[in-house]
Amino acid sequence: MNGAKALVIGLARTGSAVARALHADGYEVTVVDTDDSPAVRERAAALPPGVEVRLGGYEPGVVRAFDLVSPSPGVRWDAPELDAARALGIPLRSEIALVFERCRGRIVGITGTNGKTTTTALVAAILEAAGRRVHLGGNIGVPMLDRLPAVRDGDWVVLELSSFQIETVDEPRCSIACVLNVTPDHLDRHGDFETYAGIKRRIVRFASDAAVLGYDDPVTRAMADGAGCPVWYFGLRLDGQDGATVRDAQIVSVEQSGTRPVMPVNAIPLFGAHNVLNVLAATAVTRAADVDPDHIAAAVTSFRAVRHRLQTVAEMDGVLWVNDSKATNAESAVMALQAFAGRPIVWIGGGRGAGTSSDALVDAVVDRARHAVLNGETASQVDAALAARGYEARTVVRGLREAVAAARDIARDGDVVLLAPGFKSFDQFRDFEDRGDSFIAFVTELTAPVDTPR
Ligand code: UMA
Ligand code: ADP
Repeated sequence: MNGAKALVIGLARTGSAVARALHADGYEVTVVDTDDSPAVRERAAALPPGVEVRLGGYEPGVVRAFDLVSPSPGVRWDAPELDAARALGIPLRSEIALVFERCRGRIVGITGTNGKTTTTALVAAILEAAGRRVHLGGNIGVPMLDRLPAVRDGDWVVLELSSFQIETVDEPRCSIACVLNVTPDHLDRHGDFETYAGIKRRIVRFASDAAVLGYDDPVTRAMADGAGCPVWYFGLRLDGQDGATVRDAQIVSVEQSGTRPVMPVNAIPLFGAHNVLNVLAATAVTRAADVDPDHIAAAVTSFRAVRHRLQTVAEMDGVLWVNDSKATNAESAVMALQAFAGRPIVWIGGGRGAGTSSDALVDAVVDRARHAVLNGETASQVDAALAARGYEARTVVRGLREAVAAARDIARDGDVVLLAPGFKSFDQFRDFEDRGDSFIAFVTELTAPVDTPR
């Protein structure tokens, strides 16, 4: 590739990995970013010498001088600069498209609106427990492209795939593709639900060995129609189909050769019924990869919640503080609210909207929360919706720090204080991880016993 010129758009996790990989390929790499903050400058400084960086904005015509353009997932697929590249016939290759092109391992691709990260981490843990060589990455936060040189033939590459990533790949060829569920999300980016669901469906159409689909969700169940490989389902409502389900409080894998017991449901060390579904999905994926049920049981039993997913932060004075910052849409927050049956909840919610309905979330708050502490851009909107349903236990504050302080004053012995915002984080934070980390810091600070001088 000596002399060919590549433009990388966006310099965060993906852009840094792509710049390194294309530079190693011999491209002359230029990276542009709209931002010019200390964080992005720090990332620029960490790039290999010879990579050119232009921060603080770019024109759509910037693509003109290049042979290849690689946009980050955060760049809209219909951005003017990408349309300019298309008009000029310049190839567009996202990081994940390059991974699909170049990967020598067997790709397990996992997508869905909710549960991707947990299921991806579960699948990787199970494959590892079974002694397979595993590489974990994708939307989970770790790009894979610059780690491909370590992937050998026959290794397992377990990828969490977002709609932003799949959108950029015409033929995403996974060995095993899994779509967990599809409910409205990211409509500000994809326009309508059909387009969003169609993007997720693409990994089913191109899967070679197995497609694993949520059976309880009519949208993912219907995706079996387009599969060109055997389909495994997972869910609580399976009715004779092959796949993972629950029978007599046991997780079982129903297969043509017979039904195999895997483990008792109550041995799953995670909160919430949704995590039973995630374990079922991981069971079906790994059975499709021919993993012994004993290895599935061993890996699931020793699994711990992924950070920011119903993660226990502290237990103080009988109050359990839980960080579910990753609940960035209504469905995930509803699941979180339903995960603590029998325990009163002080719910912390609000953030930035994404053009979707909050009705289900508001209903779940009315049903499950003893008190709602609202903050961020959507606080007044949620406050009004709760008021309209006659729900009175509402406190509106400005930001998350104030929300934690209010929750501390409201919470009583036996309560769960649950951060499950139901909205995006970008109104106050860099991303949901920054929001969750800030929550942990505020909780630690505000609930720490005060040192009294002796
Ligand atoms: N930028 C531009 N121009 C633009 C848009 C962004 O220059 O038009 C710049 C920004 O200033 C910033 C950089 O691009 O400096 C950000 O790029 P990015 O948002 O793609 O960030 P990455 O760190 O590369 O993270 C991406 C995914 N981000 C998104 O999809 C928005 C991460 O998913 C993913 O973990 C990472 O690649 C590694 O694969 C995050 C996410 O929120 C967790 N995903 C969404 C979700 O899960 O719902 C889809
Ligand atoms: P994703 O990577 O798809 O966002 P995560 O595993 O990170 O999924 O979980 C995000 C949030 O979604 C969790 O905090 C939880 O509240 C909720 N959630 C997890 N699994 C499911 C599921 N199967 N169905 C609905 N909501 C879920």
